[in-house]
Amino acid sequence: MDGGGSPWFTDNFEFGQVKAWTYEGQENAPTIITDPTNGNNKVLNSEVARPDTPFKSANARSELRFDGNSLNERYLPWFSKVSLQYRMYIHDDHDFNGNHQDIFSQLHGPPTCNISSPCMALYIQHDYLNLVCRSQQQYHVDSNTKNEYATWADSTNGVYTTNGIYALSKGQWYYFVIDMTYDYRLNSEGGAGLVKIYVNQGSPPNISHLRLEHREQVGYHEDLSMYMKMGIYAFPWRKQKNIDQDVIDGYGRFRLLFDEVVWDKQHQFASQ
Ligand SMILES: [Ca+2]
Repeated sequence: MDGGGSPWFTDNFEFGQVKAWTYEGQENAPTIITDPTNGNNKVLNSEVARPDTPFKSANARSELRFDGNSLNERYLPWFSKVSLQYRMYIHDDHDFNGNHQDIFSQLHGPPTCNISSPCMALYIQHDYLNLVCRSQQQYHVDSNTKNEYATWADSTNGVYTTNGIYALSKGQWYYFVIDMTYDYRLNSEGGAGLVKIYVNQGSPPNISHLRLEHREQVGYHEDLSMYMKMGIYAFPWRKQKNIDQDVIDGYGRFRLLFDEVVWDKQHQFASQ
């Protein structure tokens, strides 16, 4: 542990409400339920869709959001360490079939950032954990339209995606630690971008449970703080985009539980 100071944000969902969060999902707002593995514990239930229910959105959402801008440290330095910790349970109802990517944890650009994709997202595809990271070096202004647009960093178009980090099973609590260093610069140009993912089944990970280490640029060139989201965001699940409603065709239910969320302004593990 680096030690010192309090985390920016914590929630163990014991109070039966989610008022600590700044935004609650719309169509499928997460609920608080009793932990299926411990009758004395409350957890967050993120759940989307009964297979026979029509839906309006092209994407499936059941998520909460906490804005970094609501922190006292509104202007989070963009060369800074952060850590996101929580545990997640894959409910028996969750569908591992199909090729959907079920994002469940995001650190996102600030609301003013002209980028619609998170700079860090973890997702489940089939029964594997995966990571996608994005970085962006700067805005440009179109000389004709005067619109700002983002330029992705050059190395791999600024996008890094894994192909299966860790196998997951239903009916288990997985404990996560994601230690990151935001830095939109290429590491070869002096950047210190870093994502380390520790996962362990059944108890909090220690440093030996490192499942992925990615040392490269991550984050956007933007002076405002990012926001953090927990819960399901799956895309796209609707097969026809130009109609108002469609049933979920070929996909089953998405259902994940969360507990003990901590967003900290320092790495959990010191030796990095
Ligand atoms: Ca709890």
